[in-house]
Amino acid sequence: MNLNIKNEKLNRWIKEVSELCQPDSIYICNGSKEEYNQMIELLIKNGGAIPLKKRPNSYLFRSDPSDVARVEDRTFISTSSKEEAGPTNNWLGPAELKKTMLGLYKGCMKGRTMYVIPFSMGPIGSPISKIGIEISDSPYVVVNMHIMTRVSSRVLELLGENGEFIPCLHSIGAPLAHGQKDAQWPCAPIDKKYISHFPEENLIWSYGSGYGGNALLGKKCLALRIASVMARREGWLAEHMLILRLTNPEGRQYHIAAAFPSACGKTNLAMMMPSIPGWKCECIGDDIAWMKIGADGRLYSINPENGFFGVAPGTSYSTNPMAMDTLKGNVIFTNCALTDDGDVWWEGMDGDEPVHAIDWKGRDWTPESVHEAAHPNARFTAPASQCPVICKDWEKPEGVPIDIIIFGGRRSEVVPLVYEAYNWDHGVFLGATAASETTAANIGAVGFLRYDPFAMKPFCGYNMGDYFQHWLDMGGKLGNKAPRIFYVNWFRKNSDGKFLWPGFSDNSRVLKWMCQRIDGKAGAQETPIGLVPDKEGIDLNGLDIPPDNMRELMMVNTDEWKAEIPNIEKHFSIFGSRLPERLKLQLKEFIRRLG
Ligand code: GTP
Ligand code: SPV
Ligand code: MN
Repeated sequence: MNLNIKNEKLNRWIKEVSELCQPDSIYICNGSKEEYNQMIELLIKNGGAIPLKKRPNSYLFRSDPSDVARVEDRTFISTSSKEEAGPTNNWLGPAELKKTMLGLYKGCMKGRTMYVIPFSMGPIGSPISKIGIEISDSPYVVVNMHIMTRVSSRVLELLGENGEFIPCLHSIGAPLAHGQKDAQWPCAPIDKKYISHFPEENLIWSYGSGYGGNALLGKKCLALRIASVMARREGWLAEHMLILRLTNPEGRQYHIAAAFPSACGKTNLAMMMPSIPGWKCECIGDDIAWMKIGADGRLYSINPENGFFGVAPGTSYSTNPMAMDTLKGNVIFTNCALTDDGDVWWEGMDGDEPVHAIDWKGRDWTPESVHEAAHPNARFTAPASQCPVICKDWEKPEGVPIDIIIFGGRRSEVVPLVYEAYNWDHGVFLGATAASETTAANIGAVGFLRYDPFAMKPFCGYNMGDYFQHWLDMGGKLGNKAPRIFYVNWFRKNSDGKFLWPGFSDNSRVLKWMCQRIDGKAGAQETPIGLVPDKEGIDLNGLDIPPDNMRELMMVNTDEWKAEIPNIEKHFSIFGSRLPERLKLQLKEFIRRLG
């Protein structure tokens, strides 16, 4: 077998994996357009790709109903000691987990092609970038990786003979017997799915799922779970954050990074069209930020991804016009509905509902149907370069200097629209105690409140107590050059269950207050939870919002917050001795402020 690869470690790995998984053939990807088109042809023929008449070079896929989102219950951090993975991760020891998975991998690619996908997270050749090689038996994964990462034969050239890469092994776990007809979306049953990480060896093994973060291993597996471990070791941050540039009418630029849990508004905020005159927002990234301290002592951030894997439902010209314009062509849609004229549709799109469509399960759908037309976690995969407001500096290898960090979540109650941390440690406390109602981005119950520190509960590759400490340490290194930290909640509801805040483009009003805060141009009031805007603090010009709504949105109810304390204490207690002293002190001070 001569694959013409110079890297010895890679050659050895490909040989090992092919002997184990026994594919019919091996294909080394080069990342070209021709290759993309070839894969699409193949997927149209026998992989369920439906070409969309209304959108050039765009295709719809329908997944198996059991394989529609990340599976946190089947995601593992496999370190030698359970303590290292920490209380927020599923743990299995490497020996046991590898034994089980080797059993599953044995012969799992029979009847299929094994694709070797060389990719770079971050611009190819940038000192911040990391090289990964994904081996997968899914052509759907290949085309998605083409969009989401930088797939190229240049990556192999860069690797040379001895270069380092992160091996990412993926199989859908559905071997084909001779002559067996393939399923439209082959995958393994839920109890056979494993999304495994071996951070001590920088190794990823995924089995049984073809969907999103379970299968596109550059994203959550590499760029967050493995990268977070590397980041801690090397003194930087790998975060579940969007990055945007906001420019005020005077031309001053602010760079903002914001961590919200899955399906809580990152993509929307990242490419928002400000409703306040003269302000401009440009997108740098919508899901992941790698942040390092630069030579000038400030925190610089890059987006390691190349595309958006965004939530479709709710996306419309009225909520997120820049996403809609990004989706005009060259897009992969998964689990959206198909209209009779050959376009995609999802709940919340502009205009009238179609009178008839085919739903994400392939069934007839009409507005009378009881089921949704699109799955709530239906997604689009689109090149970031197609976003009309992509920032010209989005691929700058050194990144952009971050002025503001935002944490947040989906809370129908208690948490006000916005508040500012008193200082870095208090900001870390806000990140560490972030709680949010669960969404369809993970398989499991939707709408229950859980702690999701830094929006990283599903994505931190090590003990989260140590992760908190790492954030505190980063603050120490940044000193007075540290970004200011804020907390937001776009999702507070009134007693009728309606959102109090219009959100989307009007979130610019909240960002404006933050910018004015860092320029010393806006006042704030001290409350037990942090600094909240003065009465005139948030620019509401041109916004028709009842004063009562504003009052409810901004309300800090001491009794409600006191009721949170036992929950925070319980949440903190799981970290035992790994909970940093400085966070214990923050909690103590918070309790004191609540009186
Ligand atoms: P992941 O890709 O899973 O990490 O999600 P995300 O954080 O990028 O969330 P996204 O921006 O895709 O938003 C998820 C859902 O929340 C969509 O249905 C949006 O329409 C909705 N949403 C986003 N921003 C707002 C907002 O400001 N207000 C309200 N009410 N809904 C919002
Ligand atoms: C998320 O769940 O935060 C996502 C989607 O961004 S996935 O890539 O499937 O993880
Ligand atoms: Mn995400």
